[in-house]
Amino acid sequence: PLGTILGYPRIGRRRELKRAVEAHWGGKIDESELRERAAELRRATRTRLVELGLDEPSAIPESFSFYDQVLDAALAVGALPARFADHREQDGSIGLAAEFAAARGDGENAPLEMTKWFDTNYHYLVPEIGPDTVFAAQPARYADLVAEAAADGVSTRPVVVGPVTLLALAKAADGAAAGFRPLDRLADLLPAYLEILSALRAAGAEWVQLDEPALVSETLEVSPAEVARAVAEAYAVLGAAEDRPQLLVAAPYGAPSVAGWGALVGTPVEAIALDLVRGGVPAAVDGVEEKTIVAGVVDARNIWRGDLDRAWALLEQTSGLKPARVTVGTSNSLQHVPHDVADEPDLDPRLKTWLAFADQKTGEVSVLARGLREGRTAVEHAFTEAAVALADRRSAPGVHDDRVRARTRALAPTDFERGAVEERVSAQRDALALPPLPTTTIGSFPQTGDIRRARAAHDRGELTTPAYEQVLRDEVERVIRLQEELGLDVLVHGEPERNDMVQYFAENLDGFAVTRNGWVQSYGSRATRPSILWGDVSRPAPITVRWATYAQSLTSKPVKGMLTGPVTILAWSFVRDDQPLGETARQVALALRDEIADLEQAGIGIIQVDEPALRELLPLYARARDAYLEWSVGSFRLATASARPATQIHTHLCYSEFGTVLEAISALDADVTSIEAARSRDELFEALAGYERGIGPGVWDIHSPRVPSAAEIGGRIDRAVAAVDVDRVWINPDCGLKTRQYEETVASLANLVAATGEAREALLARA
Ligand code: THG
Ligand code: ZN
Repeated sequence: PLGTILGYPRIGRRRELKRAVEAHWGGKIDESELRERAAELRRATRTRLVELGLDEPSAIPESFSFYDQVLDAALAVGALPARFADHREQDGSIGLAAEFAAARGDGENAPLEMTKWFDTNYHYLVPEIGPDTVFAAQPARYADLVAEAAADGVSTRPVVVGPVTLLALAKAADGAAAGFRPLDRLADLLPAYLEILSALRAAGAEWVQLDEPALVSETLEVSPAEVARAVAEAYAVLGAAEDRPQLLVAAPYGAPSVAGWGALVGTPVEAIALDLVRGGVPAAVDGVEEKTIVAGVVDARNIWRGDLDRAWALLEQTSGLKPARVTVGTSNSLQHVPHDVADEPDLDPRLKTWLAFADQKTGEVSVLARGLREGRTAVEHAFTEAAVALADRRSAPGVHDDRVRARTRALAPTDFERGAVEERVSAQRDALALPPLPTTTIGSFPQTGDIRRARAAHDRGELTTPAYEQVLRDEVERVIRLQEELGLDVLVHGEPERNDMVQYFAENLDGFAVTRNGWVQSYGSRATRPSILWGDVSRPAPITVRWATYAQSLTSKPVKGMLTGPVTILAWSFVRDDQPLGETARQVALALRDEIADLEQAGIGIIQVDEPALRELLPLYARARDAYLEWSVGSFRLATASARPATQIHTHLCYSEFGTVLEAISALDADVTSIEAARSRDELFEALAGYERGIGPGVWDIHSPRVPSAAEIGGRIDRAVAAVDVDRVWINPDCGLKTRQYEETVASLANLVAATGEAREALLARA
């Protein structure tokens, strides 16, 4: 085909897949009904993509997955970890029961680990491959879908994670000898892929897409040179097969390494898809004249309408490589963007003309493909419309706000400096008078069905704002009373008013828009609605102050104000692409700085600024790290540096590899940092030796419904006190409690407080 996309959202325009899958997990629909609904969803997708202009054979990718595309590929080669063997079907095949057991665990057995898919906000399941893993192809999960489409008269191109990426992302199975690496098994794995290719051919597939993003990453355990060698080997073998569809190998999310690009071109694959938005057009190499290049000129990482002139220039540059053929493509799968701008009745009509979700981006591909076929003049009107929208965006009010610009321009280095730590420590000691080993929580309390129902009713206009706010106030009061009864030292209001820790701020800041149906899969059946940061950011009015002051009015204990930090707000939104990230981050930081000043003014003495995304954006390479730290840490400091010495600034980070980011965490200059620590305690305490700020290593793993005993928590407290100066240790759970039930929460917090009491007595006895 002359135009294609590398993948399409699979959750459904109204999250139909989530509803069906969760209904099945809940026992409400059986497997055949689930499969029926998934088939309907795929049919709707194919129809839509044909409508949008992908009407040539093999132009439509089949990128459906019930849970995750990496898990799909692992299971299609038979790599189901042994602990889930009981979930195989009677004939030994790996069906939906085994797939969901591997994805979610089965009570006794932990699920596959989940981690982030390259530098996106999507999470995949990490395959487990050992020296003894038996690879045996089970191609039906792909082949059946080709046949299903063919029965409807549609020719699809199945999308499969490629063998090199599958192994490069896998971890060594438990029990593998030290030094074993899954990529060592490549030669054993390839026969399974050969069998899949042959089954796809038999099902009628003319093309198959093998995704090899490992080609572009520098941060995998295997080096780019090893990936290049593996790609050369894998595609020599797969390409030599006689019984196979034509092969399109995709290298999304950046530029392939020079070696990887050369290696791939040297193999017999028919087509290569490149991310030209991120990676640019690579240098010509021998052999490219025999390949089709799928030129990824439509940006599938964001929601901005594309610059078609720029895309066209990239297509012309691609032609300069003199490939056998140029096809228009997206930079990567559209799974990272929502379905359709037309599904957003509440968005400002002018803003909508600047946006492109998956359907609009598919439309851009179709227009460019028609340009290739019929000449650019045939579609000149589309170029003109895109240019008009872009120009309109550049000049629109709100995109540039002189008052916001004047503020960031006037910033001086001192605006990022908070002042001496010793002075802060003593001012805070006097102001807060906290006991040793102060106890607190991370901020959110369980979001009950009642609160969710009240919010939904309010959103639908069925519950008045005063009535909704009364529900929230009642909840805050309940949460405050509960914390007082439990005997916690630093209280929180529980955040019942927040749907999501980023969206809540986006709704209350200028420069952001929020969507109604703009869901993007995060993992499995879970999705988020990233906000759209389109203009200069400012704060029209205080956001959290009335909730914090209301909570503080109910108690004499200190109440902690709760904010989301600038890095996380950017990381979990779709951010404007017309200025450096650092400038946008400083604008968000200044809005938060004003909020902090208002909280102080209202008598709030402790303010937490959460940065759970700080780690996920941190580049692994030193050369990229400085620039990142400059804007990320800088924006956090800008948000918090104007706080008075007596005001205690907390932050919370959601991961455990503390050592890798200790430098960044110190640079944040927060007075107290709470972190997840339930899993890698030893590493953490090693890294923490000599740490000079307050630290709250989580003593209760809230990701599990288990209630830890006071003795268990006490053991963790003892270890913290042994490793870190006791004056710096805080006692808290390792993350927010939003997803927990009240029952577990109350029992666990009671144990946490009791264990802290015993630790304090032990300290006194020693003194
Ligand atoms: N907020 C935002 N982005 C995030 C997270 C967040 N990205 C990273 C991480 N947290 C992703 N983790 C999750 C965990 C749970 C859910 C989504 C992402 C989740 N979502 C609900 C669902 O799919 O049913 C919908 C939530 C809603 O109604 O708003 O459970 O915390 N922005
Ligand atoms: Zn957390």
